[in-house]
Amino acid sequence: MTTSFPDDFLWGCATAAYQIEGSPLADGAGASIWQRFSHDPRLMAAKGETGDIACDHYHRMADDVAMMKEMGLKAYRFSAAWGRVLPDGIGRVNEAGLGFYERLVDTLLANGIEPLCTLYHWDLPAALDDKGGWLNRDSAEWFAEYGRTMFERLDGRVKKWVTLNEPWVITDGGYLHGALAPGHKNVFEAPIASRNLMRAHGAAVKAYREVGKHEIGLVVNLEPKYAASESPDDKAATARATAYMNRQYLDPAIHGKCPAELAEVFGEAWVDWSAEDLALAKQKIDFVGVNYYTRNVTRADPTNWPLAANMVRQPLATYTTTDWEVFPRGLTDVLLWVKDNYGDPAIYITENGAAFFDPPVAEQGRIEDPLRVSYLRHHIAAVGKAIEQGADVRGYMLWSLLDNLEWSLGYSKRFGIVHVNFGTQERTLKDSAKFYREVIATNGACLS
Ligand code: GBH
Repeated sequence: MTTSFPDDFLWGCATAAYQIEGSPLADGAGASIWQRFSHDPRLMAAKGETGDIACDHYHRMADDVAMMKEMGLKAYRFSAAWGRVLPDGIGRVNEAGLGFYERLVDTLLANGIEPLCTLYHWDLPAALDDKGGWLNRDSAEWFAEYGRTMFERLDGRVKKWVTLNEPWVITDGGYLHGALAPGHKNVFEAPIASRNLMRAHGAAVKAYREVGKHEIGLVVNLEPKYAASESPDDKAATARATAYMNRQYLDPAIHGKCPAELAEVFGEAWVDWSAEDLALAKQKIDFVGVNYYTRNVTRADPTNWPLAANMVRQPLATYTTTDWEVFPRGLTDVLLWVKDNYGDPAIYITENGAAFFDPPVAEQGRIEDPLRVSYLRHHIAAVGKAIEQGADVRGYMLWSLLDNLEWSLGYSKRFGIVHVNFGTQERTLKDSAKFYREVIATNGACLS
């Protein structure tokens, strides 16, 4: 059996703090914008569903790590809740909160699982939101201080760090369309938040170079855009959509420039970046983290603000329960696009997975999830193809280990390869978890 995956390929799973931990205020933690958002029925789509308990991972961490080991995971990507570590966002360090992440990391290492730590997966301390959050230029220094606190304590035990998870989603969801915390809908805020996020990314990488000795990178969500037709309007719309989602953050971080199309997208809301801002955003990073879920077929649509582009539904395609088209080839395409456009960087797939309706747990404790198994099979094979074509992909973190709080959509969208009964907190390995165990054990050879 052959495999395209290098021997030391890092197979793992990913999660995020607010989506799984529960007990968000325990042991002196400061509230986050997600604590506020999820408790506000005017904002939260799945009203009444919060991260108060979630998967209770905060109390079940050791059992969850034991389960990871049983599945043969070589790596685990988690995020730290900023407000557990620094309850006010800056200043006073909360040892109890930092202690949770120390214990998690030590438990992972004791089980031979490599930790990847994301500093920011969307849970800004509420105290910082009260100062303007990502709209405040000081956010770059706040984030660097938090990063430094984490690096000083954990670098060495953690050898792979991520600054931000998906700045596009933070801005588009949090400041432009308001579907995610802090729930703003303001086109003038969006480019300001984007710029500060990338300044914060750069400031954290700079702090890392002073304190840390290993690897740090940025995680972006990429959805390759394919023009619906050869018409000049559709091609221009596709270029705008690509600039908006796929290049908005990578271009400044790696090339020190903003895509020209962004000025078209934002119109009078666009703000130029100073040379100083561009220089701060552009720091040498050690890898690019790619989150891939779907693609878009794009057409011009002047009525869809502010992009003037829309996606075309594919009548013959399969869609997940979050209504995203299943399109494995897009993962090969996007990995090669990163290789070709950003200087052939080291790449980790930092998220890939799907929500499907799962049948109830059968009596013998089996959960058949053939659609998820199929999704994973084809997407992992697509990663193999990109490696064969020269992309330097070093790992694959499946989203997600556990069913969890799918942000504003609540608990009904299940991405886990492990089923969670949110009444009893019982965990049950789905067929997809067993499939993934086999993929890991054979280093991908079982796919061919
Ligand atoms: C990730 O974001 C998050 O990092 C993670 O926390 C979350 O739980 C997980 O994905 C699942 O949602 O409507 O066809 O245009 C996902 C980023 C950006 C992917 C928007 C889907 C829209 C697809 N998402 N995108 S479509």
